Amino acid sequence: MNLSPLQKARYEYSPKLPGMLRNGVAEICVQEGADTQSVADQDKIKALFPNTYGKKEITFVKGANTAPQKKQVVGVILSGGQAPGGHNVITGLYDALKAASKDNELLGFKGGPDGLLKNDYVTFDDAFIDAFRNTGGFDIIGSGRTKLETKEQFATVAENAKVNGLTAIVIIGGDDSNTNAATLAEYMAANNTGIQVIGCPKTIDGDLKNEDIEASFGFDTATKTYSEVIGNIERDANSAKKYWHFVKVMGRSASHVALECALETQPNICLIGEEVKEKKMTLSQITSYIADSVEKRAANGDNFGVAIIPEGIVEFVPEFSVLIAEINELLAGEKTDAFNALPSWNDKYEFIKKGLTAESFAVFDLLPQGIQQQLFLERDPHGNVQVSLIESEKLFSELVKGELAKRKAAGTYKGKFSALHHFFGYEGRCAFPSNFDADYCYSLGYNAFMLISYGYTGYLSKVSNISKPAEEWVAGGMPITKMMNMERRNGEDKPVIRKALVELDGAPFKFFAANREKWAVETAYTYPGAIQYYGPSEVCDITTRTLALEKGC
Ligand code: FBP
Repeated sequence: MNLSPLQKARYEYSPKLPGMLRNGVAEICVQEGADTQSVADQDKIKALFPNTYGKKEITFVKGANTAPQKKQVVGVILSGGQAPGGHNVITGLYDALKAASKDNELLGFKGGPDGLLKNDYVTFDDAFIDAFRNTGGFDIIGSGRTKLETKEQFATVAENAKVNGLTAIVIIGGDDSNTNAATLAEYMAANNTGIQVIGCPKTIDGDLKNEDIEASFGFDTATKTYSEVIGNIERDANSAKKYWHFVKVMGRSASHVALECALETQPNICLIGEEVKEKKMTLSQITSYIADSVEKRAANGDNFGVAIIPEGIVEFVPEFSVLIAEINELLAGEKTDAFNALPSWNDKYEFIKKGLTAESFAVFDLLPQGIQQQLFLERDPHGNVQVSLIESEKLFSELVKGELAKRKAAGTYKGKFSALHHFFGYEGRCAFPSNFDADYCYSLGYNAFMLISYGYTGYLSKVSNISKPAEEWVAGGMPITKMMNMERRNGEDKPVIRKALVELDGAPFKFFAANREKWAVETAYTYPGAIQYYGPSEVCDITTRTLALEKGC
């Protein structure tokens, strides 16, 4: 295999563990904390998880290891979207497991949950693991988005686990995957299989967190990667002084990625979906807000700028959600065929006009034709509009262009507006993990093994105090049910992990809100540059502004 110099150097990197895990597995003992309860709907969650609900918080401390000695055969999967550091969760898990006993085995199930269902796995050895240390991507065993939720699926997983002599399964995933981990843990316990299930918190979106899980892994590297490129674009914009750049960043259900990139780069505009929803903002209001910045900057002779748009923004605009619901209804079942049979876009447009309420048609009519057509072309297997495919960066730049034309006609705006569009998502999900993510992930994996060896199940591997140097990190475990509540999904009430959205009274948003008026008009860009892997700790090991602000650092 041809290796780049950085790849070779990263193979040699030794990830930093929390202080209490540094003396080796023989010197790690457990301290149990208080009982826990779910974040809401306690009675319902307790009734659904009778074997795994309400368990105690766990912290590991230095001391003689008192875990029962037995051979461990652990299965691991990567689940959902890629996030930098996933490989290190596996290498940390492998190293701890082998440090405890050379006879222990780690099986990697391929392609996400499907690997567990199809019994498709590889057995890791040193050479295999060494080729993936400190690297980005999930290609070590692949990932997948199959949901593990039915009794039949759980029975198949239990059967395959039994055939392979598994003592535990580690699920590395986001909120959905860890909801599945909690349900699988409960199934395994209820059926006395003796198989433990441990989760690890992953997602670049940053929406799997609470007071215990301070960050999901991958968020640090992905946002640093996007921020580097946004900073470069800002410098280009400030050099050429002729384009407004509309940059969409990933983050379907929460705007943490957009907010972190804004804190890192101080763009002129950053939309935050949670605020749009809270203030019930309309498309016109958002458009005016951006156009105001364009107009004020133009008045200063600055016909350029940068706007960050979170991927999921349109779902947060109440009137847009109503429009989508009406379109889904308009084309339900066989009505899609009748619509598709209409010969021209004009005919389709008239059909839509007749079918929508006047309010929703007014919203529809505001959209550029390309976006209008997108709403009717891109449908999911259930026939619903695929909101995540809407090119919101183009939508807003077109709407702003229209608004500026009106202002020009009215004589209030005299500038030039030329827009460029970018979408940063996949570019950041498989980057070489930053030192923070390399260390954090390795620690999560190492710690997952400690939870297994001490017999815990239905827990998330937890490493906290992570805004401090790794020496001061605290390793332990948190029952997954602590994060759960009941939510309506596909017409049914289901126990799920509650997503952590951007808190409008939280320090990261407040800092942004206190500065954005100035950033909207001035050119206050900051250029974070590329992730640094070698050099002074304050450059290489530093984590996100979001975490620093949340922890008051
Ligand atoms: P996870 O929540 O599974 O970590 O995935 C997050 C994410 O990267 C989102 O930011 C993005 O909207 C989505 O995955 C893209 O999914 P896909 O990989 O299926 O295209």
